[in-house]
Amino acid sequence: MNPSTAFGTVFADELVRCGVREAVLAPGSRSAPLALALFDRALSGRALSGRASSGRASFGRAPFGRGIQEGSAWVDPGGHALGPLLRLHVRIDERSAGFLALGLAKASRRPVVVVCTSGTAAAHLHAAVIEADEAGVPLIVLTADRPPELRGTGANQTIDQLKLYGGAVRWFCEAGVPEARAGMAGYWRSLACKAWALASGAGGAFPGPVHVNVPLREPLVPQHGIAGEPDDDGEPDDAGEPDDAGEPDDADEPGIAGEPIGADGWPEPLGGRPGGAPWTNFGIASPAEPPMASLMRPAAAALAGPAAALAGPATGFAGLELDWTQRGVIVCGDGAGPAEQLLELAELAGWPVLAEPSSGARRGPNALSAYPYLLETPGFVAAHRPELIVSAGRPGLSRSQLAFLTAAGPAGHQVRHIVVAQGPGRWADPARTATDVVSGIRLRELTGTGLAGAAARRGRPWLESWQRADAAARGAVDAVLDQTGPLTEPRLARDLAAALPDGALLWAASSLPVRDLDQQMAPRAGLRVLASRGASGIDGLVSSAIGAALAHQAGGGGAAFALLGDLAFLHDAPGLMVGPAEPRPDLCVVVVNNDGGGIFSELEQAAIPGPFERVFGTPHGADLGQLARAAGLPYARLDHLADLPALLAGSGLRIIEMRTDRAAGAALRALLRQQAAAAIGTAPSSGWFRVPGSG
Ligand SMILES: Cc1ncc(C[n+]2csc(CCOP(=O)(O)OP(=O)(O)O)c2C)c(N)n1
Ligand SMILES: [Mg+2]
Repeated sequence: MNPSTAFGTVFADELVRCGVREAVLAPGSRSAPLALALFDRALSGRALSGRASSGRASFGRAPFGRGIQEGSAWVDPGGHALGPLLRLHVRIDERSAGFLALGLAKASRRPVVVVCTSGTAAAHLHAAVIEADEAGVPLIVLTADRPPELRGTGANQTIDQLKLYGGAVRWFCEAGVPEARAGMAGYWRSLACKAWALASGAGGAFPGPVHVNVPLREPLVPQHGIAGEPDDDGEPDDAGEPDDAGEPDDADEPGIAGEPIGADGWPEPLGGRPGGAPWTNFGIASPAEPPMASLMRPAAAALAGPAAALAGPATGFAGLELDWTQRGVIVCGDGAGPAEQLLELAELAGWPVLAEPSSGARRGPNALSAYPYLLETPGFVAAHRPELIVSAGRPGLSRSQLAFLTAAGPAGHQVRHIVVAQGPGRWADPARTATDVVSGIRLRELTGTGLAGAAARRGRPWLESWQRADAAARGAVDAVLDQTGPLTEPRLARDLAAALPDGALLWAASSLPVRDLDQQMAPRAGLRVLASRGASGIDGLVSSAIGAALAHQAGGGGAAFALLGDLAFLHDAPGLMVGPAEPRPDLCVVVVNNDGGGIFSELEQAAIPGPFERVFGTPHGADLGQLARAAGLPYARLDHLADLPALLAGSGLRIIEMRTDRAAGAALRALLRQQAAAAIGTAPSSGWFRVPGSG
C-alpha cells in the first residue's frame, strides 16, 4: 500500500468511527485517495442490493460488495460487524457539493465531510463554508493539495490553499504529507477526531466548518500510480477490474474493524481502536445540538439561590430569572433550536411569540400568524411596548422586526432585551440592544399558587391584545388572498405551508419565499422549516434543499418540499444534475418564477425606473421546463390552486413551476399591508398595557 492510499483509508475509517454518516465529493485526481476510501466505506446504491458490481476492485475490507445491511450496521457473511454505514454523494460542481453537504449537516445536525481536489475546486466550496460558519453548521472540508515541493513552481492546478477560507472556519490544519513510517496511523486518526470534534463544537465551541488541507504525493491510487504523470487529465492509471469473488485484494490492508496490517513493508498496524471506537473520545452526547437545549425549565419548582446558579453547560453563559408579570415578547429568529421550553415559558408567562418560519418556534398557542403586519403598523407598535424582549436564534428577516428590536435600545423605551445565546461565544444582536446574553431563562415563581395558577388568575390582557390584532390582520389578509383570482406568491406560501403533511420538511429560499412564509404561514406543528439564513444567499439552494431532504428522510422524516425563487433556482442549476448512482430524496421543488428578483420591487431601487428592470429585476426568460428536462427531472406547471394537492403528492425529485408577475406581486403585497393595517387599527384593545400618552 502506498502512503496516500493508506492515509485515505485510515482517515475515512476514523471519520466514520467518529460518527460521520454522509460524505460528499466532487471528482478530481489529487483527491483520489480520499475518494476511493470513501467509496469503499460507503453504502452506494448498488451496494444496497448487496451485490458487488463495481468496475473497480475493492482495496480494503470495506462493506462494499461483501457485507449485508443489518439494522444500521454492516455485517460480513459470517455475521461479524464491519462498521456503521456511510453514505456517499458525488457532484460535478464543488459549489453544489458544498451546499449539498451543508443541507445534509443542517438537517442531520452531524458533521458532514466534503472532499475536493486541488486548485479552484477548493474555492468553490467557500460560499457553503461561509454559510456554515454563520449558521453554525458542522462541516469537515477536506481539500486535496499538491505536496510542498510542487507549490510555487507553476505546477499544474496548484494554488495557495493554506487558510483559504480565512476566519470562516473554526479550525484550519495543513496535514503532513503521508509517509510510510511509524506514528502515522495515530497522527491521522487523531487528526480526524480533532476535525470531527471542532466541527461538532466539542469543548465548548460553536459548531461550524473546519478545513483540513491534505497534501498528497503520487502514487494516488492503490498499487498503480505512476509518479510524475500529470494528473486531473483523465482516468487513473488503473481503473481495475471488478472483484467478482468479492474478496479483498490484500488481506493485510487496513480493515474497518481495525485489524492490524503489516504487509507491504508498512511499518506499523494501521487499524483503529478495538470495537470500532474512535481514536479520541470527546464525550459529545449529541453533536451540534442547538444550544436552546440548555434553556431552563420555567419554574418547575420554587427558586432559591442566585440566577447564576442556573448557568447551562452548553454556552458558558449564565441563566436568568425573569418576572413573568412583566409584559414580555419572544422573538425567534432562524435556528432558535428545539423550542419546546421557550414555548412553554411563553405560555406560562402569557407572552406572544413572534417566530420566523425557520426558527422552529412558529407553533403553539402563543405563536402569531401575521406578526410582520403588526410590527409594520406604527400605532400598534406604539401601543404595545413590551417591558422585556427575549430573542433567540438569529433574527433579522424583516426591517420591521429589526426596528422592533432597535426600539428596545436606550434611546427608545428602556426595554430589557435578553438574548438567548446560540452557543458558546455566539449570540445574535443585530440591533445592538441586548441588555443580557444568557444560556437559559426561567420564570420567577410566585409563592403559593405556582406560576400556572397565578397566570390563570391574572388573565392575559397583554397576550390577548396581540392575538386580537393578529387575528384581525390575518382575517383581512386572508380575505384579499382568497379573492384574488390567479395564484399569487403570498397565497402559495400560505396554502403550501398549511397543506404539507405532518412530518414534512420545507426548505425556504432566501428573498421573497421565506418572507412570504413569514407573513402568511399559520403556526403549526409537524412541519420542519429550514433556510439558509446565516448569510442569506440565494446560492446553492437547490443542493441545500436536496441535502436537507436526504438527511431528513434518512432520519425517518417524511416528504420534503422546497419553495424557491427563479433566480435562486437558476443560480444552482448544477444542483439539479444528480447522477444516476446518487442517492435521491423525495423532494418537490416548487419554483415561483416571476422572471427575476421580485424582492427588488419591494425595495427603494424600484423607484429608479430607468435602470431598474435590467440591473435589479434581472429578467432571464429561461425555460425552466427545458432545464428540468436537461436534468432528467419530472416537471409540471402549476396554474390553478386546485391542482396543488395532486402535484405535491408525487414522489422522487421533481420540479413544479408557478409563473407569476413581479409588478403584480408588489402591488398585491402593498394591498395586503394596507388592509392589514386597517384591520389592526380597528382591533379592539383592552388598554391595559397602554403607554401613557400613546393614545
Ligand atoms: C449569492 C447571492 N447573490 C445575490 C444576492 C442578492 N439577492 C437577494 S434576493 C435576490 C433576488 C432573488 O430572486 P429570486 O430567487 O427569483 O426570488 P424573488 O426575489 O423573485 O422572490 C438577489 C439577487 C444574494 N442574496 N445572494
Ligand atoms: Mg424571482
